[in-house]
Amino acid sequence: MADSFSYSDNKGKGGELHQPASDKYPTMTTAQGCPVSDDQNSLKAGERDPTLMEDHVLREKLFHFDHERIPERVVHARGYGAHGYFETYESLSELTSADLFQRKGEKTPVFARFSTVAGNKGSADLARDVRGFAVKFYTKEGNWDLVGNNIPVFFIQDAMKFPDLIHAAKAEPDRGFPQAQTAHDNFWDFISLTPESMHMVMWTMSDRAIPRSLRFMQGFGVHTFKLVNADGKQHFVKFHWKPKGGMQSVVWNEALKLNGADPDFHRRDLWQAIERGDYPEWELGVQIFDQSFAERFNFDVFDPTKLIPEEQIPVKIIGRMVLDRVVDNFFAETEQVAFCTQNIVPGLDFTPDPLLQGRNFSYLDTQLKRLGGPNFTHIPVNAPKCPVRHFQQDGHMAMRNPKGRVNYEPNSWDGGEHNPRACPAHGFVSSSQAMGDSKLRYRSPTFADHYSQARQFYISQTAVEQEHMQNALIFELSKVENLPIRQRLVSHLLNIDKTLAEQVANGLGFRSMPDAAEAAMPPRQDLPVSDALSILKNSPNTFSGRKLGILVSENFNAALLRQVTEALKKEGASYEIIAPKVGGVCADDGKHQAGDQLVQGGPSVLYDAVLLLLSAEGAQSLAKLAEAKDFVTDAHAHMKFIGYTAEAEALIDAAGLTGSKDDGWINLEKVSADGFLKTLRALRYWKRS
Ligand code: HDE
Repeated sequence: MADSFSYSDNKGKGGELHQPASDKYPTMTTAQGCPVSDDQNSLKAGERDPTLMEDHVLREKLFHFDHERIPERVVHARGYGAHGYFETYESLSELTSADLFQRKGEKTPVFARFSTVAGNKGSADLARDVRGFAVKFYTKEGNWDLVGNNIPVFFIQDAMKFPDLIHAAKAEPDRGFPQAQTAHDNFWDFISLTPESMHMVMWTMSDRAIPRSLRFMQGFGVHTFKLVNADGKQHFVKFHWKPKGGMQSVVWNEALKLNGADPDFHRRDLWQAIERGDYPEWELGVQIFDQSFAERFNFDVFDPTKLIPEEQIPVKIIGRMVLDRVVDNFFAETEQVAFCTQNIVPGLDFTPDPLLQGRNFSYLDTQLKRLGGPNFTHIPVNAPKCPVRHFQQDGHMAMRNPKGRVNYEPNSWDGGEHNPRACPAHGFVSSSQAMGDSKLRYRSPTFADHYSQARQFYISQTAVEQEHMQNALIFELSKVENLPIRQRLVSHLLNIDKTLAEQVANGLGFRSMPDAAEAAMPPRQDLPVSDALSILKNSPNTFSGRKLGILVSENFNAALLRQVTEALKKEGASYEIIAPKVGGVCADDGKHQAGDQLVQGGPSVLYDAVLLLLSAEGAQSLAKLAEAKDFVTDAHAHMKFIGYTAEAEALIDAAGLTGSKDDGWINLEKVSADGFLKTLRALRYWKRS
C-alpha cells in the first residue's frame, strides 16, 4: 500500500536524485505516520506558483525543525557523554548501605558526561576552563548522580554567589564576548574581589584546565558527603576519580592551535577511543573520615574551597568505571541527560556544605526549564533502571502514568504493583544532623582562610608546572584592560607566593608592586608539599592510549613504518598517517599507503609525538610547504618527542632546527622502534622548555 504513494508520480521533476522506497529503503512517513510521497518538493498552486497552506507535510517538517533546539545548559553547555559501567571491587557494607557498594564484582550501568563550564554549546574543547565530570549511576535503588569537576575545590563557598560568578565568567553582557574564556575584565574583577576563589584560581591557571584528553583527567565530587551504614553509623567521604591512563595536559600554545585545528578534539578523542575498543577507565576512590578528624583538620570540611591532602587521608580505591559505548544519538542522550545533585540513594547523604545545599535546589529547577516539564525522568537516558512506583501523574510529555483506579495515598484498594507504600525499613532516611537554633545569613569564621591551600597547591608543583601557572596568569591578566584589576589580583598572589606575585607583576610590566591584600586570616606558610597535587610528579610512564603522528612522503621507508606500528600496537597506542595528499603515497616497497590526514589538515598539535618518515626527495618537497615546516617547529616548541631519519634533514633544516636537535629528537637509524616507544612513555621532553 505504501508504495502506491511512492515517488514515481514526481519522477524527474526538477531533475533531482531521489531514492524511491523499496525493500532496501522503507517508506518515509510524517510524525503522524502518514506515508510521504515526496519530501523534497512543497505543494504549489502551479508549476511556478506559491506554496499552499494545505501542505501538511511541509508544515510539519518546518514546525518540527523550528523547535529542534532546547535551551542549552546555563553552565557546562558544551559536553560529551558515553555509556559504561561501574564495577565494585569489594563490599563496603561496613561503611554504607548503598546497594551498588554491597557486592564485590557488582556492575552498575553508568552514563558519564564531561564538559567545559563557560563556553556555549558550540565553543571549542581546549578552552582554559574547569571540566565537568558528571556520572549517573543507574543503581538498583535509584539513580545516584555524582556531579563533579576535574578540580577538587570550587571558586565560592556559598550558592548565593554562583549567578555572580557565572555572569562574570561568561561573555560580557553588552558586547557578547569573549566566548569560552576567562581572560577578560569582568572575570578577574569578580575574582580579585573574592579572596575565597584564590585556591581554585591556582588550579584553573594550572595545566589541569587544559587536559590532553577527557580520558586523562581526574574527577572529584568536591563536597564532603556522608556514607551511612545499615546501623545508621555515619562517616564523611570525599569522592575521587583516578584515570587508569594517567594524567596528561597540553601546553597553552598547543591549546590555542588545537582550538583552530580541531575544535572537537576532546569529543573526537573520546569517541575514537571507545570505537577502537580502548575503553576509557577511571578508578573510584574515597577519602573516609569521621567527626574527630573533621575537628582536628586545619580547615572546615564543609568548605568547598578546601581539599583534604591525600597524604593526610589516603584515597581508598573502591571500584572502577569503564566507558564502553558511545551514544546512539547525541541529542537524545548527551544533550537530554539531566544530572541532579539531589539524586541520591539510601546509604549516602548530604552535608551542610552551603554550596551543595544550593545545588540541590538548582539542578532540579534547571531541568524543568531545559527539558520542558516535570517528566524528564521518562526520557530513556534519565529513566532509572529499577522499578519506579509512585502516584505522580500527567504533565507535559507524560510517557508513564499510574495504571488502574488508584492514584492517591492513603487508599484502601488492594495492594499490588500499582499500589505502592512508603517503606521505613528500606526507604531513604536522612541522617541525623545537629542544627542551629536561629535563622541567620552568615559565613562561618571556619571558612576564613583563603590563601593557605592556594599556596600549598603552588608549592607542590614542579618548576615546569609553576612556570605554566605564571604564564597563564600573565596571559589572562594581559587581556584585562583595567590596571587596578590586575593590581588587585597580584595583591592576592602576594599572600600565596611572593616569587609567583613578582614574576606575574614582572610579566605584566608593573612599575611598582602593590601591597599584599588584606587577609581575613593570616596565610599559613607551614602546609607541606603534597605530591599528589602535581600532574608531572605522577606521570603515567606509558604511551598507551596516546597517538603518534607519522608524516610520510612518496617513497618512504615501509619497513620502518611496519616496525614502528607494531611497537605502537604492543604499547596500546594509535597513530595517524599525515601525507602530502590524503589519498596517500607510494612507499619504497612499491605499496600504496593511504593517508589519514592531509599535511595542511593534520598539524602536529593533534599528536602526542611525531615521526618524520620521509624520503630525501619527499623532505625536499615538503620543505617548501609552510604547514610541513609548522608541523616540525610546533612539535619542537611543544616539547614533543620527534622521531626522524637522515632523509628528513631537508625539512628539519627548512624549519630552522638542524642545530637544535636535543635528546628529545630520536634518530630511528640508531634506536629501535621498541626503544623509540620506550622514550615516548615520558610523553614530553620537558628539558627543552
Ligand atoms: Fe553546577 N550546574 N552548579 N557545579 N554543574 C549545572 O545544571 C550550579 C557546581 C556541574 O553534564 C547546571 O543541568 C550551582 C560545582 C557539572 O549535565 C545548573 C552551583 C560543581 C554540571 C548548575 C554549582 C558543579 C553542572 C546547568 C553552586 C562541581 C554539568 C545545567 C551552588 C562539584 C552536568 C544543569 C551535565 C551543571 C548549578 C556549582 C558541577 C544550573 C547553583 C561546585 C559537572 O543547575
